[in-house]
Amino acid sequence: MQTLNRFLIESSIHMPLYNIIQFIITPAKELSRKINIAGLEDILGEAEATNVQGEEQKKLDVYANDEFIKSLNECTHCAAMISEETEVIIPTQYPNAEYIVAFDPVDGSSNIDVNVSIGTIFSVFKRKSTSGPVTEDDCLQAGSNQLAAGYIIYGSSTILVMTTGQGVHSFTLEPHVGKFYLSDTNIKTPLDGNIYSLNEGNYIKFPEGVKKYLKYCQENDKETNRPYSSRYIGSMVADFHRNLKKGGIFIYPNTEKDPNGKLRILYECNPMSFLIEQAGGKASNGSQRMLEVVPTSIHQRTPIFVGSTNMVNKATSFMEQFGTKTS
Ligand code: AHM
Repeated sequence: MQTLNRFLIESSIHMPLYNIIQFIITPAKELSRKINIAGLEDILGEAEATNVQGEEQKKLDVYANDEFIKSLNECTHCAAMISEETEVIIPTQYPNAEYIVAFDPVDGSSNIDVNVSIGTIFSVFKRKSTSGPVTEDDCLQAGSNQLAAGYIIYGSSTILVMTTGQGVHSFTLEPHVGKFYLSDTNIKTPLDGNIYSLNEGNYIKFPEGVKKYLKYCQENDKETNRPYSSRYIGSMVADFHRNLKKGGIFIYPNTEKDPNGKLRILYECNPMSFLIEQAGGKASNGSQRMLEVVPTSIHQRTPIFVGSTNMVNKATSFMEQFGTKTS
């Protein structure tokens, strides 16, 4: 079995990226251990605080955020961090370093307390300026500038799925040894699938294009294998991971309640879009390639359509035809 470290060294990864990945997986391993015994430790439930998005924080959100910040603060190549749980850019003790790491420490917070898969998402890119404290302008870059991205899914096993622009590879944590081992190389997502994942409870608030696409998914048609199956876990990492392996589409559109969508560009949608493109799939905000969107604020949200290329093409053609307007 090949360890993650050996794999990275043998694939001649740029040393700073190798280093940053180490500082991400170290707290992830500890987080995985905590999640596995969550019911026995005081880490379930609400933290009785809200984050910058006005969302209630769980104890695990706060714990994980602190651990990733603590770890990356020690990484000589990381100048600053952006986290879902922290309003401002978080400088490290190496402000002149070259790289920025954006992360969502715990994706799928609503599933923490009920033993359903959750994850950590990360994205690594270079700052624009060359020295001094990282500014907002340094962070506001298109996702196509990412150098590495991935997620750790804490499910029936803990798996790291990542790319550095040379395909998508996955590594499974062997908890007794405390190491990640290569479990799948060069993952390709099917061009077509028969799974759609979105929160159908929001149907009434969806844009017309999504409503029409949803009806298309539910129609009877032998040739295209419809009706498709509906699968929605409510943890993007878990929904994405299943669709990546089986083929499918994940959609979180703009809704009447969230006119700009719910998910964040820098630490949720960009990393997933980089991964899916590397796996031969596609990601769009409904009208534009996700990786070309340049955010104007670090916590900016976006609608997202991500997954098998033919399914994303079909869904976005419905968006073009019927529009993004919610009724
Ligand atoms: P979180 O970062 O607060 O957990 O929110 C992100 C999550 C995604 O994992 C998931 O796809 C989505 O929110 C679910 O939202 P909803 O409950 O509105 O369907």
